[in-house]
Amino acid sequence: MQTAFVGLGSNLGRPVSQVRDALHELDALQGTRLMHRSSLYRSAPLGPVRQPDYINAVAMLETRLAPYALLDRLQAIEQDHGRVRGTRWGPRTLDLDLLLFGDRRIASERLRVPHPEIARRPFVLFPLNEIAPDLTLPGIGPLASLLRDLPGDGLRRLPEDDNE
Ligand code: ROI
Repeated sequence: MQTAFVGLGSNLGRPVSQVRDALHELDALQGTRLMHRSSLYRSAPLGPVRQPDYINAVAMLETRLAPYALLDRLQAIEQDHGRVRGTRWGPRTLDLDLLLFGDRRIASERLRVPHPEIARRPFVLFPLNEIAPDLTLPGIGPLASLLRDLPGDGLRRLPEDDNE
C-alpha cells in the first residue's frame, strides 16, 4: 500500500459537482481508498489565460496501484468528465494531478512526482495542509516551510454546505 495525494481542479461545467463526483470516483478505483479529502476551495485562475475561477481540492488515497497505473486511472476519470486536452493554460472540466506518491521521486516524460509546480501553488498547498500538515515533500522540504512564504489570497474555502 502507498499513500498518494491527488490535486483536483475544475472551472467548467458545474465545477463543484465535477470535483465532488471525482472524489467518489477516486474512492471507487480498484485497490484504492479515499482516506481524507480537503474542503473545496474557490481560487483565482493561475496563469496567463483569462478564465473563470477554479474549484480546487486535494485527496489523500491509499492505493495498491503502481504510479503509472494510477495515472492511467486518473486520466480515464478526466476523460469521463469530458476533459478535452486543449491549450496548456486553458479552462478545464476536470484536472487530476498526481501530486505525491509515497516518498517516491519520478521524473519521466509522462510523469513527474512530486508535481513540478506543487511548491508554487496555493490552491494545492493550502488544501494539502488541511489533511496532512506534517508532510514533507520528497526532495523539496516540509510543507509548513513552503506555506510560510506563500500568500493565500485569491483562495477561499467554500462554506460547509458545499463540503459535505
Ligand atoms: N488555477 C487555479 N486556481 N486552479 C487550478 O487548478 C489551475 N489549473 C491549471 C492552471 C491553468 C495552471 N491554473 C489553475 O492547470
